[in-house]
Amino acid sequence: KTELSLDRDCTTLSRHVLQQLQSFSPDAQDLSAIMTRIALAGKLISRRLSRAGLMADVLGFTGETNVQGEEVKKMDVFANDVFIAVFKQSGLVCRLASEEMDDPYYIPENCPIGRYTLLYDPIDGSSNVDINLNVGSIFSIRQGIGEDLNGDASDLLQDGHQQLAAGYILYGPSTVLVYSLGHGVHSFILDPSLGEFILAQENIKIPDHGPVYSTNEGNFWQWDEAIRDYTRYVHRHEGYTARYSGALVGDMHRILLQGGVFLYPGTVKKPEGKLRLLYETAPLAFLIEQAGGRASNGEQSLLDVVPTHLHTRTPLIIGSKEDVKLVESFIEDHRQRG
Ligand code: P6P
Repeated sequence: KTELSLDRDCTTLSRHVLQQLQSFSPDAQDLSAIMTRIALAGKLISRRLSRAGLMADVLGFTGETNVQGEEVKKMDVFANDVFIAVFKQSGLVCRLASEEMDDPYYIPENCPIGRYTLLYDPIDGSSNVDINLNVGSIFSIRQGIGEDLNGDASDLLQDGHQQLAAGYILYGPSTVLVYSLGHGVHSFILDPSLGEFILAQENIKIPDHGPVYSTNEGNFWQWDEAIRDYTRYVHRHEGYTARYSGALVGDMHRILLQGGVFLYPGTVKKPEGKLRLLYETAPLAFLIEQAGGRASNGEQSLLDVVPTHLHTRTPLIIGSKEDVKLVESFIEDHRQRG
């Protein structure tokens, strides 16, 4: 038992990445180094969050608004800068694109052709910071394709299959990092005494069906009739339970482990929904497909959606195959009725 637990305690994130890729990917070393930097960002953010209530400059608003027009919380700004700082020294990442920045941040010394781009939401669900509820970071790694000639990062406007890696960090009672390089989904728990993310679960598979549906029913009357009918169905049928935290990463982690479906549909006024494709829904879609689940924007597989710009939004229906398909069946049924 001791030997087993010691061996697991030695399975750090960087070792795990190399183990997965060593045999066949020239990117193995690079991706291992990038994941190690992401882990460092997670440790720095986790540490700050654990003291957020004690640090006047972390709670509350900066008084500015971000590209989404949302009031920026100080933790968003801090976390955004953490990712930039850890990659400035890394030599691997040429560009960082985030919810908090209108345009990508370039690290010129890392920008020969074919270097990596990090797309991330530094703190997702930041309204939860002030009430000590879970928040998360979401990340996606893409390979720069050719020169980004006019500096508008238009080469990033590709579908989600272009992602090399994706994952999230959930800052909850413990800090959990979940990632995939396209070879399964694996989770790590931060052991603060070691300062290491230690392997917790390998090759996580989402159940084909689960009891949870996770959505903000306060938007019910703004939804299309198809989504309202789906909601009426789960209200009427036994075996469903509603869980919604207001922070995508925590809701997603529950669905990944217990099964079910998370929905952030479009509304009549905003058919494109609220969540961002490149650094929120596409990374989660990458993960959930690796875990045997499904992600859709209601019309097509989410990984097939091509963004029109850096901050493109998409509706999101994500989780267990059967539960996502049930939602899609209501959408299809309404489409056929016209
Ligand atoms: P609503 C947080 O603002 C966020 O981007 C996601 O983390 C979360 O799932 C969603 O928006 C919550 O939005 O409209 O339900 O408050």
